[in-house]
Amino acid sequence: MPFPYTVPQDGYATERLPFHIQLGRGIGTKMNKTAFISGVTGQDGAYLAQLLLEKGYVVHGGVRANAQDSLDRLSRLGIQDRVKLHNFDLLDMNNVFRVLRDLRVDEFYNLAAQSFVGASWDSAMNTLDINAMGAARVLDTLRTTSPETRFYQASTSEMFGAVRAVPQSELTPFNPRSPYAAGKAMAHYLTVNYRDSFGMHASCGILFNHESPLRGLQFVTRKISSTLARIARGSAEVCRLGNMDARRDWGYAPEYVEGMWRMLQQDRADDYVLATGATTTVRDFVSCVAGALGMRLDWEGEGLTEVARNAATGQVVVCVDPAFFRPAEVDLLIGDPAKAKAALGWQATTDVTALATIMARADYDSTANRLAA
Ligand code: NAP
Ligand code: G4F
Repeated sequence: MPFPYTVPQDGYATERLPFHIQLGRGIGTKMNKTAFISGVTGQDGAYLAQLLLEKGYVVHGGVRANAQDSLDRLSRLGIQDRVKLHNFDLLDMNNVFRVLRDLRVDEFYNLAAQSFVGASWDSAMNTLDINAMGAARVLDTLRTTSPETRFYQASTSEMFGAVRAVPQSELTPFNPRSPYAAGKAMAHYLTVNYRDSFGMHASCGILFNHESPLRGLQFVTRKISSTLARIARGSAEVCRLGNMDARRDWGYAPEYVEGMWRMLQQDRADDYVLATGATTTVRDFVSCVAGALGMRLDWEGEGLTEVARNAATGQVVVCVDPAFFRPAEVDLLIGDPAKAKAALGWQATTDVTALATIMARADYDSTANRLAA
């Protein structure tokens, strides 16, 4: 059965007057929608906050108590002072409950996670507690305190793991290969379960890899763009990588947060794949970044001895380091975004060459700024 509270698309939320009167707003006043973003300090959180502010939302964001340094992305986008920040930790049920009970936002985007697959084997319990139980804490709090809130869960292509179909769509079975992916699969199933059991407007975005100049430095694309940018500026370092045969469907993060928002504007909640529909090896991403920096690479050797040299100088710029191999690898991800295109009108428009160029230029420019400082 649908919940009695709905927020009409025109922005007038007349069914929720008691709450709005509490906030001192008059009857019939044009309302701004409200949203809460967990993980607002991350790559996607920052871009989503920017998008929602542009759309006129009042944006609340969850920040861990000890995370002052991580406001960097919000300040790079110039929105640090426009997001209403709350101490928020998915590990702490009391904290989650108190914050959400009081706010009762229109939309909740659950982006917070221990999001680095490579670290999830060494911190499996922590990863599961944040990524799986954290989603459960939010869902259950919303069910009891604010069931009309629309909920977005950040699901992931990593859930397809050792893939059972190519390309992967909403119908492809999950086969997770890491504690990270196993935890995300649990959160995904819980979200579907709360939708089916309690009628909550709860949707999962199964997002394939999406990157940007705000991407964390530990992820392979940003590791490559930042290291090669420093090398292009004269650094003698070498970019040490793990499995360069892995293939990913890489898109541009600002486009993907638009897809998240569109999911929550649908009349019915559902699950959607967001992807470009193309896949690229890590090795080819290196070549794209080098090309964008005007550096031609000569590849030689294979396996552990494979290197890439700067053709102009002979300097080794990339080598293989087994320290970056994973206990279990996801070899091939390529998404089928047909459902998102048909139902949401969403489509990725930045291909991997353009993405590599955006990231390489941003890192090249910021390296110059650091050198000048
Ligand atoms: P990210 O940059 O690593 O951001 C993760 C965010 O989660 C950070 O704000 C972090 O806060 C916060 N966080 C970590 N532990 C927390 C906790 N216990 N309580 C509250 N907040 C916590 O990740 P992203 O790339 O933006 O990804 C956003 C979400 O989408 C994640 O759930 C990720 O797993 C998922 N996803 C990402 C991709 C992708 O390609 N980017 C693809 C599919 C799914 P701090 O600043 O304090 O560390
Ligand atoms: O950049 P990655 O660490 O991203 P990964 O593991 O695909 O996970 C990212 O995308 C997921 C969506 O599919 C998200 F759910 C997740 O939160 C995260 O955002 O690694 C990409 C590939 C892997 O196959 C890895 O083994 O690159 C390979 N790789 C090779 N050398 C490396 C390295 N990865 C990293 N991080 N560092 C390396 O030196």
